[in-house]
Amino acid sequence: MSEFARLYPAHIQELQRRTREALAREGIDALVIHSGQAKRKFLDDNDYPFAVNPQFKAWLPVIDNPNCWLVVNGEDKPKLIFYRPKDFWHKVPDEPNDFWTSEFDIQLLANAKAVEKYLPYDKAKVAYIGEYYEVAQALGFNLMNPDRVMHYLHYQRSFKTDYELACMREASRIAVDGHRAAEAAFRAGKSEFEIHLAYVAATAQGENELPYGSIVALNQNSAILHYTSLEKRAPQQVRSFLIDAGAHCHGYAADITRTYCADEHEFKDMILAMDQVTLDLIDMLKPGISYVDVHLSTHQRVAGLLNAFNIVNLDADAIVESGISRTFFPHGIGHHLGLQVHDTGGLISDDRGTPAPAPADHPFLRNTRTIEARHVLTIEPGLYFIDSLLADLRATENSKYINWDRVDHFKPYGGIRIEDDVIVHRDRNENMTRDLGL
Ligand SMILES: [Mn+2]
Repeated sequence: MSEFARLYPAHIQELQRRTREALAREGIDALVIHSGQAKRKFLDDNDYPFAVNPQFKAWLPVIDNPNCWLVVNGEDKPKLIFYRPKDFWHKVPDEPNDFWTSEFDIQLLANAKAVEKYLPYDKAKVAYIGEYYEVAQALGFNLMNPDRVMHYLHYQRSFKTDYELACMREASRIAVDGHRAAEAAFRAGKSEFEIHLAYVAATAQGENELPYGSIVALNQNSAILHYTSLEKRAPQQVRSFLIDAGAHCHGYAADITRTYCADEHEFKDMILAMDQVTLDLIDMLKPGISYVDVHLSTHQRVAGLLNAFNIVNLDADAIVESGISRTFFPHGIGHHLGLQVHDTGGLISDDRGTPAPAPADHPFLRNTRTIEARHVLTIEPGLYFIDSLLADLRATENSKYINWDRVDHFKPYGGIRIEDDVIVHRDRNENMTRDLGL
């Protein structure tokens, strides 16, 4: 029996427990969870790539089939209405027969429009969970994605079951294979596009399957935080390489970043120093610690590097105090990871959805929660030389503290980010990325 098969029944039991709790709080009888439907491109007869409702794939590893439905009430065996059309244009999904199928009462649906007879007849106390409100209304639902149910499910989703942790370890393994192939392509002088192809080949996951668009950036492009352009030609002189790329297993994501230097420039020492910052920050993670404190500590450490590499003529405290560290590290330290690469529930402080927004000075932080066991978090400190932010800094009083010749010295190398995926256990951390030797 595979590990997934062994762990899956307990995963379903936990989802059943959460469903009972969510229904009791809302005073309703059942949830009907829609996998989604195909989305047609404007004035076209082609569809966008299908992206399944995350609340659907939380239950089962079916991530590529629209027009499926789950009926769950936390008590009865979950009912899966599985779409299997008669169609000679597209591949028809096989009848389900896998480690997960015995957990469901499965009914096959040949015609998407005929789903009504499989759904609960009286929908007064049944909530639709999905994206398509018109479809839900036409079917007779009044309750759609009720706030309290969604907050509860999103909050609880941060506590990963053993099955989910196994999926995420496997996603990490696949992604690490991709990262190794990408580094080799970079060392061989390939273009961004060619490196991307090497990554896709090594993971055997196409770009529409990967959990997010890979960031494959050479030289100064690595200072563009969400760079996804992929130049077809290698630059004349290759200096540095930043890759932020993931993979999935059964719909669960990995999210890993590495930065490399092609020559013996000081930038290489800066990468090594940042690598240590990543490891030190991961050591901070433990139940009871605020993730915000890990973010604030990152500023202190990045400021330490700005001082040590003689970029800013102030001590670390003053660099943070003056706001200068935000020019070089403008994003959050990380996020929850799971069914979505930026998993939900990071900005509420309890399962009733009490808002816990990011601090005003750090608006891009995606998680403010207190860390608990079974959280899976990324830690991804960075240091970048970003033209627009440096121009803003130059126009302020703080400009006088900056060694601009040192900025110019590093600028052709773009930036650094090192990102690992970590499971917080009650008594230790599990760094899934480093455990694979990356
Ligand atoms: Mn990330």
